[in-house]
Amino acid sequence: MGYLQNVKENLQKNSSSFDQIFFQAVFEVLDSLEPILQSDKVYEEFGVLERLVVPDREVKFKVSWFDDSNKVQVNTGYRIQFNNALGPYKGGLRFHPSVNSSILKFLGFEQIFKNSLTGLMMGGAKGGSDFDPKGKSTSEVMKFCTAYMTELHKYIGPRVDIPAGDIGVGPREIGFLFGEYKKITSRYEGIITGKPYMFGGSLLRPEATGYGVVYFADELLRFENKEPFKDKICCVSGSGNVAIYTIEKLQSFGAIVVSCSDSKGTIYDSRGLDINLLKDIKFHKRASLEEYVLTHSSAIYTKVEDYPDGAHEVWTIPCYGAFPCATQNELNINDARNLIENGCQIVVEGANMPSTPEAIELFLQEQIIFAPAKAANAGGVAVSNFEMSQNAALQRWDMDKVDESLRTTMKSICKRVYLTSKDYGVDGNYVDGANIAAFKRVAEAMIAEGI
Ligand code: NDP
Ligand code: 2IT
Repeated sequence: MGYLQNVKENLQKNSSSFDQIFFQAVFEVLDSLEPILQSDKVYEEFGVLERLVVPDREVKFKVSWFDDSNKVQVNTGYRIQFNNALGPYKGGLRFHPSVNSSILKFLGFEQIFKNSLTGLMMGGAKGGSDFDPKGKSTSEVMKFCTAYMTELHKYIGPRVDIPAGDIGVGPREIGFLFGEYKKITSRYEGIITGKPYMFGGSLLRPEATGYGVVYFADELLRFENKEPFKDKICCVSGSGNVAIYTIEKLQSFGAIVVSCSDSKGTIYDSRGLDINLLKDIKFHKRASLEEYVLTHSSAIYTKVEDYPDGAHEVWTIPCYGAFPCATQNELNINDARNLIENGCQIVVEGANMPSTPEAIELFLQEQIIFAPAKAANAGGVAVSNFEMSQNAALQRWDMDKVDESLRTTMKSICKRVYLTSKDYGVDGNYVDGANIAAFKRVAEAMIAEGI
């Protein structure tokens, strides 16, 4: 039996079936590595794959806190430190009721490769909790964050592990987490990124993931000799941090972005989305997208329960570019068929692993340009790294410097992924290109650092 197959079987033997989503992420990477494993036996000799698929450390802890009616609430907190071959552990925190260790392992595993692609010094990690910030008062969110940090602070540090935001964790939560760390330790240091600007956050970190997605996509269109986004119809899913700044940058490139969504429904606005209204509904009011049609009566709101069978409304709309920016496995084979039938030319993943394996296979088969998350959405963590640099040097970069560094980083990731796909004989397959390019850097470090 081959090395790859052995590693897969052992992983499955030693994990539970509950780890399905983690296997999805791991198998996608491993399957891409066939050409590099065949050309060089050093990876097998040094047991790189079997070491890579197991996290260095998984921390799981109890988080108890009082809600507004003085009732005790108990949640589970996690931090998965996956691999630190290239630098201190780095990756976001997700607060969402669906969070469990399998989801965080998939995210932590993906993060290793994403961080490697940036060319910066960062290992991979992820954490979070099954706590749901939705419907909670600010005081409840603060009490939860405080309790969460009481335990988390033992495992993090500016040269150890630096968390950041993800679903359900934005500047408000990061502020509370940072404040509590400071109280417990009396240390004012860069232990978390995505901080508000006034206490060490970087300019453009809020915008970075979405802007980076569009910088990456724009560059990829150039490599592919395809028309740029100007005057093209685009569809985005989600309406959180990544989605909103993807929409904003697409609009600044002249695209007409006609749709976005949240967990309850989809908005279609044929005249192009009103970005200020979206920010007001989602960032300030933390309300449902349904509010959009209150002031924009020509737009159409479709509830999730009214979506067509087995397909998501947002992907039934004809478009040139599709940008899934909500959550994992949100774009399935039916969605992929709808997009292709309606003439979509490029799919760019803003969320982590939003396309199912079957959807990706179809895109590649039909030669739709497909930009995988670990390459396309690396702008967020790249600017997190710039925030770490600024904190360590007690300095601030101006907007132009951050934006230029972000754009340069996204272009260089694009070039590396494009050239790697050519070098390994998988032209146009940027899933394989990204996985191989990312793996090479991590694997070389793991070999050089010894067992
Ligand atoms: P936010 O919490 O800001 O927004 C999440 C959006 O996705 C919301 O519109 C939410 O809808 C929707 N959503 C979340 N979960 C589900 C679900 N189970 N079903 C349907 N819709 C859902 O998160 P982000 O924008 O930060 O994250 C979005 C994606 O991007 C995630 O995959 C994340 O891992 C990834 N990412 C984030 C980065 C960052 O810097 N923040 C960096 C790189 C990737 P609702 O408002 O109704 O909850
Ligand atoms: O998935 C991701 O890359 C993030 N949630 C951001 C991680 C970070 O450390 O900025």
